[in-house]
Amino acid sequence: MSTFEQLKERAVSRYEELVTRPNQIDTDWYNGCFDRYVNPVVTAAHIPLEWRYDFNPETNPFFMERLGVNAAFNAGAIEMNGKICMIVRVEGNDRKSFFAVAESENGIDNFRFRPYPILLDQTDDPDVNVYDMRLTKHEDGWIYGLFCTERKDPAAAPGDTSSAVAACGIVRTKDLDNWERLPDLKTPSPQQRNVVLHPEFINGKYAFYTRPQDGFIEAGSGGGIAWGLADSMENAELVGEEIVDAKTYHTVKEVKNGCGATPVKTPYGWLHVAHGVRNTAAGLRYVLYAFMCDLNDPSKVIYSPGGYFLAPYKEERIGDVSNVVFCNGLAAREDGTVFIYYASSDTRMHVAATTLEKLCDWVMNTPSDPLFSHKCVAQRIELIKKNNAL
Ligand code: M1P
Repeated sequence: MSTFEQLKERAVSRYEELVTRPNQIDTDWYNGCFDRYVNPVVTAAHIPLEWRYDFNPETNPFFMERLGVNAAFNAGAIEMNGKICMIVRVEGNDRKSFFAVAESENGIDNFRFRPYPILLDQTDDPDVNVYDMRLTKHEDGWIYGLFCTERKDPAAAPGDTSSAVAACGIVRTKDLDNWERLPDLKTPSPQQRNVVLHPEFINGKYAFYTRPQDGFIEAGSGGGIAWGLADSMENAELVGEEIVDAKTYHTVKEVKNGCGATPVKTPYGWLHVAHGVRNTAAGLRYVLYAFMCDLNDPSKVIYSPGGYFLAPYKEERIGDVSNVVFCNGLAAREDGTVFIYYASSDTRMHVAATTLEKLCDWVMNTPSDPLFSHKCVAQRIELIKKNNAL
């Protein structure tokens, strides 16, 4: 066998070993609400070899990676035909992200990518980078994908090679293979990221959770997660954005927050898993938090448990952008199981498994943040006293 064949065979066998590796619950972890799993569910190494290597010994005698992949993270998720499908943000070594569908029967291991990544149609203003797609199965019959499209800021000063403009791109599909590009969402605020489409019509209109922001990185005066209505998806435009869940001093969402997965309808309200960001001496820290909105008025928060729901844990803390967990997809199955897909440190994907019943219990019965240390102590003493009286 030639050296080329040996190298290729070794890469193929390592790849198969990785993608077929069974996942197990991490027994070190317990909080009563969700299980963590030992292995990430998708990593850069899960990207098919034929997407990265040239398989021709004539043009690639050393069997080298030609188009490397740096990371696989921030995936949207949906259940389709009994399988869990993630639409993964795949980031090439060239820093450009794109989308690709990975699917699994059980949602916790054996994720495999469909044969090709998604080649998005372009609007008149081509995307320089795209990322973080949220999938919404809307009651109009389409599955919409809302993502961030980023272009260089045309107003950037000469020599400023970093300033960018972020907006919400929109595509729709029925099968996750064929995608129709629609015009970008128009909103009153100059920049947008983390936009999520509500699954049902509200007063006959399409409803969006947005995250108005002044600049590319800073939410600034943007205020938090907002809400707006549009007449159509073919030319989606929000005339107003009202704040639903504000960023708040000395909380897990002090610097900014953003809607995460598409909200899940429960008997008690619309359940959200979002991300909150605070600043530290070591940089920004991203955690997941949860809240619930009114069933009839999803712009109204009715339960807002204090603190984080899920924070970076063990090796999740380290990656390209360390101390980050980020969720833009979850799958709620008919049997009540909920898989929360989250990325760690802008590097790889994990799953947290729970049930709708447990999630609702957590959101509805976890006390809210009293916002002052002495009130937090009083809250804890009340719990201790109740326990001691049992
Ligand atoms: O690097 C952490 C995250 O930063 C951004 O999120 P936000 O807009 O809330 O700051 C996004 O770029 C996200 O992709 C990234 O994971």
